[in-house]
Order: sequence, then C-alpha cells, then structure tokens
Amino acid sequence: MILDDLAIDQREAFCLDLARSAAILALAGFERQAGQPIGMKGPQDYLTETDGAVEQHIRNRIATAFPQDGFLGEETGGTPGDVAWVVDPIDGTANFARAIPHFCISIAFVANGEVQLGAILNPATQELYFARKGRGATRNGQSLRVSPTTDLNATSFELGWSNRVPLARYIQALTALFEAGSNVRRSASGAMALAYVADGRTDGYAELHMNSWDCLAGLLLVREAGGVTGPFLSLGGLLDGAPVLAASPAVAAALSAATGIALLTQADILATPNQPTLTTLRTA
Ligand code: LIP
Repeated sequence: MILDDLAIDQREAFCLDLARSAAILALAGFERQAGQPIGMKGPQDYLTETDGAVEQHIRNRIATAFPQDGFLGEETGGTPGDVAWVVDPIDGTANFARAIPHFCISIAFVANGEVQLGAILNPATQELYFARKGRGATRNGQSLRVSPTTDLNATSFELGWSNRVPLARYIQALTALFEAGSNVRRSASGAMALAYVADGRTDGYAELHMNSWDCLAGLLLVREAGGVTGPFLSLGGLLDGAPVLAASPAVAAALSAATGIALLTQADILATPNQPTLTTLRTA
C-alpha cells in the first residue's frame, strides 16, 4: 500500500505528540526507579519495568489512531508489514537502569519502502529530534546539519557495542579508528548517538550490528541533516538487524574503511526514489 503526503502528514503530527506522551511516562519511571534493583534480560541486557510500560503505551495509541498500521517493538515484537511503526521505548537501557540521564524514546515510521518519519526524544534533556523524509531534520524545531569536520585528527566518532558481535571484531574496528587519528566514544544509546551525528555533535557513528528499532529514526535524521549512511533496510535490517554507519560526508569513507561497514553507493542511491543528491561514495 502506497501512502500519499496527506496520510504521512497525519502520522507526522501524531508521531510528535506520541513521542512527548511516551517521554512523560519514561521520565516518571526514571525518577521512580533510581537506585532500585536492576532486572536483566541476559548478559549486559537490562530490563526495566518502564521499557514495557512505555512500549505498551505507544502500541496502544498507535492501535487506536491507525489500526491498519503495523508495529515492531523491542519489547513486544510484532509483524511490521509494509506500513509500520518501529519503536524502541527506552534506548540506552543500560544508562536508564543506572540512573544515567542519557536515554531516549526512538520512533520510526516506515512506508513506501523507506523510513518516512523519525523521532528521538531524550526525556531528561527534553531534546526532541525529528525528521521527515525530504523535509530536513530538527532539534526542538531548530534545523540540523552534520559536522563540517574534514581532518581525521579532529574527528570524534562513536562506536556502538553489544554482545551480538564477537569482541575481536569490535576491538579491530576500535583500534583502526584510533589509529586513523580519531577520538572514539561509546554512550550506550545508539539512537541518541545517531541523533548527535545529525546534530553535528559527533562526526560519525558505527555499530557492527543494530536492531531496526535502535537505528531507523536516527538514520533518517542523519540523511536529512546532510549526512551519509550505509544501507540497512535493503540488507534485511528491519527484521534481522544489520551493520550501521552514519557520518558527515567528508569523513564517511574513513569511518567505513576502519570499520569495514559499507556506505550507500551511488547505485544504491539511484535505485532508491527521491533520495537526496549525495557525492559518489565508495563502499568499504
Ligand atoms: C542499545 C543500542 C545500542 C547498543 C547497546 C544497546 P537498548 O539498545 O541502542 O546501539 O550499542 O548495546 O543494545 O538495549 O538500550 O535499547
């Protein structure tokens, strides 16, 4: 089913209100649970009651407003279909569980084979990042551009980590980035990291495997802020996850070479309708 601009307009207004209402729940949970026992889904995989409550809130509101839309969430799963909301209720759970105010709600809306809307809201700072395909990216309404950095010795990259990837592969990429001259950070929230690339606060973000709910909103933000990314949906990332790379154009190839994660090629761009014009990018 192809959605027209009016249908996406309706979801844009809803998406912004949905992110704000979810953030109220998330912040209340953050303030309530500080110092409480921490639940674990698995090694280094935290579970808080707020994750489930926020996702249920989001899922219920979508089911009421747009019952025909699909849903895929980190906590409750789902069958997305062609028109779907892809949601991480609390990205940065490890931070949330330890009372570190660096976490967010990440909401993406996928239709017509692409991410159409992306919203990332950090309830602790009240910074709302939003992008609509072809219409730019904002933070609290202010337009965003990726960083102008060209000198690798001045770059600050972020490299995400999870135990879904062999440690040796992570260390290899980390070493290559430091050897290329970059400073490398990890903040434990991939969605916030991608929003910071769009905001010019970081020059690039890479992770060797991310789930769709962690990255789809942020990848749209980066592209709409003038950045470049790797392929994700075309790799089957919606259901299975895939490597993620997003960066300002001048340093994207270096990040790709150091991590071995491919960039979108000109052929990828030309094959995707309505893509913003980008310089030709070599793949890794
Ligand atoms: C997080 C991701 C991040 C990854 C973390 C964790 P969560 O998601 O956003 O990319 O590096 O290990 O998976 O679990 O906080 O929602």
